[in-house]
Amino acid sequence: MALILENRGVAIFLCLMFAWFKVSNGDVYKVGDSAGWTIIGNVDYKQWAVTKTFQVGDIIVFEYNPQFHNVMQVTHAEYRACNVSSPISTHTTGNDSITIETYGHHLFVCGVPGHCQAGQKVDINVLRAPSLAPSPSSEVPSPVPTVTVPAPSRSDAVPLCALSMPFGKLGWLLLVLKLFLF
Ligand SMILES: [Cu+2]
Repeated sequence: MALILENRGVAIFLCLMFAWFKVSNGDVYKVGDSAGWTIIGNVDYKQWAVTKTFQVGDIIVFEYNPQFHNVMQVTHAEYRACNVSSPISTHTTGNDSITIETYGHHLFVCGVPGHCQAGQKVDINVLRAPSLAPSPSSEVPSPVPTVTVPAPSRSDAVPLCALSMPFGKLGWLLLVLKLFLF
């Protein structure tokens, strides 16, 4: 009985890990929303960015006509000065997906002369989330908010339980040995 519970515990733990992994997948943000990456219409990219809560793993999409625009990641100083002489990276496909991999400011400008000055620049600032402390403490699995998770992922539990089979067999072996010894 204890063995079954142990296996279920392992399966549920793995399910929760899987669920956590799925939840931690990034959101996709299209810069400028429907307007895209442009100088037409005076899109306020600063306003666009401050209304978002960016996180590590998020994907920033720049959609534009590559004949007229591009995307250059630059430093703080270059961003302020609209200096595109030595960008960190350059994107030119017209549909660039950039995954945010670190905290802090990710600064992008259009490298076409005059465009950055016209406001085609955006600051993707990823703040460290204090409430979502990532340290996965195994002591406190906080079962209250995650209690509903194992139910829909029940089908996952079957192959995951199979994973813990070797432990189960070992457990039975120990039980049999114990019965013989005592
Ligand atoms: Cu441009």
